[in-house]
Amino acid sequence: MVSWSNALRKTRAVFSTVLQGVVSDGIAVDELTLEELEVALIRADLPPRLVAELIDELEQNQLYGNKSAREVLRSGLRAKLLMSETDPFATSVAPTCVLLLGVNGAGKTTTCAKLAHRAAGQKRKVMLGAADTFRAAGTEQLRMWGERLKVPVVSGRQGSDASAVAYDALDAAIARDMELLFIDTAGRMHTKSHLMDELKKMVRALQKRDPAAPHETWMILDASLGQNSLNQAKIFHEAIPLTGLVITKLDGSSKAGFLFNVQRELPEIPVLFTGLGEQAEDLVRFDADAFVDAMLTPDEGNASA
Ligand SMILES: Nc1nc2c(ncn2[C@@H]2O[C@H](COP(=O)(O)OP(=O)(O)OP(=O)(O)O)[C@@H](O)[C@H]2O)c(=O)[nH]1
Ligand SMILES: [Mg+2]
Repeated sequence: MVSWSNALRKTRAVFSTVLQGVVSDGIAVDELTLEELEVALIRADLPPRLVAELIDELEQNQLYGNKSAREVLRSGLRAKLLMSETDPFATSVAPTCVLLLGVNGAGKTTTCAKLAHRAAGQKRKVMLGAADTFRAAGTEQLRMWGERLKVPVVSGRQGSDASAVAYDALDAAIARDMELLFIDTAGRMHTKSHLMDELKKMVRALQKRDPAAPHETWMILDASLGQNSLNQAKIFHEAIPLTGLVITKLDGSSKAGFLFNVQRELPEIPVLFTGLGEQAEDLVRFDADAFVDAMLTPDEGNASA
């Protein structure tokens, strides 16, 4: 299992030398270090306004405060992050139908598998729906995960109607008394209106089986795409109201600061999980404290998962 500390290695590398100057326990930070810190935080994709606030806080603290610079930075960053305390799997309806969507290659299929693995580990009855009928490989990929994880997968033929597969999956989940159903969908660009219409059609199909479905709609966002991901999320959210976000590939990105942007611009949609690697177990609940620690702890430190 990948730890937060390992996952944020690339982001930390962006400002590791500058961090050494700030994370020592002193109050004072020289002007040059502050400037370097500002540049580094922006390169790590933090919103410029937040960076300006942080630098200002550090300067004020030097003049009037008594906290270590590190503590100012830590609490300043932490204060900007929201964390949802409710267990995303603990819902009152059964089966809870969760629709996963996002642009091509964001990590939807892998996240479906990771979520199923997590749910199965909690002894919940879980099923997967392979509603990516666009590519044969899409369905096959999820079926293979299902076999590996011993989780049932409802799928259709390539080219068949994705909405029909989604309906069948929900029907099967109800018939088999499942607690959770995760439905994988084909990757789609938010700019293609007919593909967005296809998603709306899928929602209507699910509602024919259960008027309250999908109970959750989670968008999968690739952290390495930075601001682009954010624009995508806004357009998806307009088409189909999102109830949660999963941020993938934080481990491969040097721009983990993107998370601050997400929360600043979409505060109403909680970040539920984060992908920290490619394996089934590499999905963790978003943990704001661990995240900030992992950003600020130099590499010989011991921030853990
Ligand atoms: N490092 C890392 N890789 C990830 C993560 N999540 C997914 N991937 C990788 O990203 C690639 C694409 O993942 P998929 O799950 O196939 O993405 P998708 O959104 O289903 O793609 P399409 O169905 O083609 O739109 C795969 O190589 C995954 O292993 C993550 O959190 N970290
Ligand atoms: Mg896929």
